[in-house]
Amino acid sequence: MTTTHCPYCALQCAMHLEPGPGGALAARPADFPTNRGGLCRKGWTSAEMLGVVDRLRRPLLRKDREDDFAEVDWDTALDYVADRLTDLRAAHGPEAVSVFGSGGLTNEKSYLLGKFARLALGTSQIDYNGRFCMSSAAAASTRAFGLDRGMPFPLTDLGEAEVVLLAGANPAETMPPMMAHLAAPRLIVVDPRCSATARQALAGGGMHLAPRPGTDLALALGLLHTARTANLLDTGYIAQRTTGFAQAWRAAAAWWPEQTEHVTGVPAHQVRAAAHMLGKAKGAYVLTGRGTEQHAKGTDSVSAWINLALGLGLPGRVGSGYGCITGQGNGQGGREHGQKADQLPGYRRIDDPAAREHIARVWGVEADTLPGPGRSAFELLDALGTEGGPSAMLLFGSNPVVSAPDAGRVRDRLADLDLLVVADFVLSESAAMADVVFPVAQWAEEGGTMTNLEGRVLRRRAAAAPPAGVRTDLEVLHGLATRLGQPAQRFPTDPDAVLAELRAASAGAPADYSGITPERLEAGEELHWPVTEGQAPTPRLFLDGFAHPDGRARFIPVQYRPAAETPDADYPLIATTGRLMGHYQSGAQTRRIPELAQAEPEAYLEIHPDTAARNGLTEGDWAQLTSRRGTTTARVRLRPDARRDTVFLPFHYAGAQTANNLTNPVLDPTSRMPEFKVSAIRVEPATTAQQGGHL
Ligand SMILES: Nc1nc2c(c(=O)[nH]1)N[C@H]1C(S)=C(S)[C@@H](COP(=O)(O)OP(=O)(O)OC[C@H]3O[C@@H](n4cnc5c(=O)[nH]c(N)nc54)[C@H](O)[C@@H]3O)O[C@H]1N2
Ligand SMILES: Nc1nc2c(c(=O)[nH]1)N[C@H]1C(S)=C(S)[C@@H](COP(=O)(O)OP(=O)(O)OC[C@H]3O[C@@H](n4cnc5c(=O)[nH]c(N)nc54)[C@H](O)[C@@H]3O)O[C@H]1N2
Ligand code: SF4
Ligand SMILES: [Mo]
Repeated sequence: MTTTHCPYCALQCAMHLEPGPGGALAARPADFPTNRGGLCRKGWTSAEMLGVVDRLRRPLLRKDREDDFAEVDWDTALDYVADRLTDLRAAHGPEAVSVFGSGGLTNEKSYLLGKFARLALGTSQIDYNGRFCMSSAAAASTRAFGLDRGMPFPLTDLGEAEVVLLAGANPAETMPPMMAHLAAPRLIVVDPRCSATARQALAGGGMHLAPRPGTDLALALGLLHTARTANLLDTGYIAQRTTGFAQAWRAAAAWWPEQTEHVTGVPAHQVRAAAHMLGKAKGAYVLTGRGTEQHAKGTDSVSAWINLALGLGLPGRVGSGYGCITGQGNGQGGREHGQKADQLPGYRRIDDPAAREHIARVWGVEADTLPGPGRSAFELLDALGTEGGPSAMLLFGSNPVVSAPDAGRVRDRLADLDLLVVADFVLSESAAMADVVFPVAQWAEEGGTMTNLEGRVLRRRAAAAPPAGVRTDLEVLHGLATRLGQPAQRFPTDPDAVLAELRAASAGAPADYSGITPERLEAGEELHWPVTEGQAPTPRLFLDGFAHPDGRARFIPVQYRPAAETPDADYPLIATTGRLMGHYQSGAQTRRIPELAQAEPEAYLEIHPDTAARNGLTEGDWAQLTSRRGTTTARVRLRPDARRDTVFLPFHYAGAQTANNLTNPVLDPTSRMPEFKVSAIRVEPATTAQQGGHL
């Protein structure tokens, strides 16, 4: 029996893996503070992915995109990719090649991928899918607190609180075992939909506030306004532990409850009741999820929530706080170790001369050879194959054909590349567009570390050897780097050797892992970063002061503005997107697991019965949705509790059911997060040819 953690989300539930009756590995829950012996349906079925029928076991290569793939041996595939990369670099310079990474990769892979881009390819053109995930919350936390660790406290603290406000998070579907920690507190759920989490809030004596998508910023300003006028603010805390309240207040001063109602649609009496519930609670937390973050003003929206938390005196104390619910398995660690366009390992900035010196020393190169900052994820995808943009991309751990905004445009850009190389376990929709596909090992076949949503570093353990013909991501990077002329020892294939280097690279940095050793991990120590050598870890940050030089948290004055698109005569409805319990992300993994695929076989559309009727639709019909970018199809589910102006779609489906055909790639100016949560659309019955069909 091997004890490890789930391959999917950032809760990183602990599980035991053991061969079942047929000899294949099966997962069952292990007791752990975050999951308390629970697993969701995806965790229970996760081991099936190891033996999925269309698992890739040999590298695939085609020299012409018109041709089918041929199975080739590893040397042929690696030589081919290295030669093509060398030629493209010689012809167009190092910026012609690009890398796209993932918050699903281990810390070791994230670190080595960034090093590979900067040293072996010498390119600045690397970013990753975390830009589409929690980047707005990360930016807002950094400017408020001086440091971003999604939850700067252990998850188990939540259970002690009286009230927890969840802004745009639906953990009842996205992290079901987390709900055990939210059973005692009363919940205030802010979600345009009456989600499973909102229903739980109502059942437990809490509240559901249903703002129009894209108006959270106004709602948070309205709650701050109400808290102040009701004398609920912690003025002593504001004076001693923060700066900037006066300016932030000026931005909130106009948001009395009736004005808030006018913009958000949340009744004024609910705004007042929620402010009182939160402000009077003995222990309270404000948590944000993607619903409030994935907007072109996501960073400012999160700042507005943090301002509310600061006004109430919550952050940096035991028993209360602000946190972002990070999503991907290694969404926290993946944002720290150098696969971001603007970053070097340890959360160092790539434009900081001291950071460059430190990393260059660890890597054994001169600092001036390190490239500068590159393009953010969507900007990178959108530049592919264009004049001045990269003509090659190496893709590790993401499926942007399904998950990127304005997916039709992204498909066109990928198609225009001279060289697309994908490492995956299966032929994902993005891998299917590639020139070369490397078949890689899965989570239960390799070691490494993951950092969960509370900043705790965990050990991923191998329970089986990879199938014959399959290599690890670290081996792929090693194979390419050495062919590109790098010394072999610079790209180790042993995860512990990479961790040793990552420890040195992160020493003294904001995300300091220098004290995180395999021995301490094996001993089960609770290693919340920063962890320096010989020092105790840091489960709760900011108790003695925030990470700004003056030790104070900063209120950020933020102004409300509408979403980039608002409904009009041609596109009269708002579409928002998100998740359902049984599928994960682009669905490349979960759509292949029979039990999950049968339970949720096709995209659906949650719509109010009146809105459906006005558009000629009823329960079970196939609907066609159209935005300024494209169209998608989904089966109608009538929801009498839905807002009449808003429909909801899960984004886990491919082909003609790709919700991202609709989405707006307008970007947040700070985080470069696209506006996944608001697109103006129209809806109509699908023609027979469109019904659930594939493009
Ligand atoms: N089952 C499942 N679980 C997952 C994942 C998965 O794909 N499937 N992915 C993991 C990852 S990477 C992530 S990032 C997390 C995401 O976890 P969540 O943040 O919980 O997921 P979402 O469903 O994207 O968004 C949450 C809610 O935001 C609401 N929403 C939409 N627009 C708005 C708005 O304008 N304002 C507000 N306040 N709410 C809005 C949606 O109705 C939805 O219920 O889940 C993780 N867990
Ligand atoms: N409309 C809309 N779009 C969204 C969102 C939304 O809410 N609405 N949410 C966004 C968010 S929060 C996220 S995080 C993204 C996620 O979307 P994606 O970045 O597409 O994430 P996954 O579907 O997890 O893609 C992972 C791919 O990598 C493979 N893979 C998994 N682990 C590994 C590994 O260790 N190594 C390698 N080489 N491959 C691996 C899987 O098989 C799969 O094909 O989607 C974003 N897109
Ligand atoms: S909640 Fe997340 S980590 Fe836990 S079993 Fe489900 S997918 Fe896995
Ligand atoms: Mo995510």
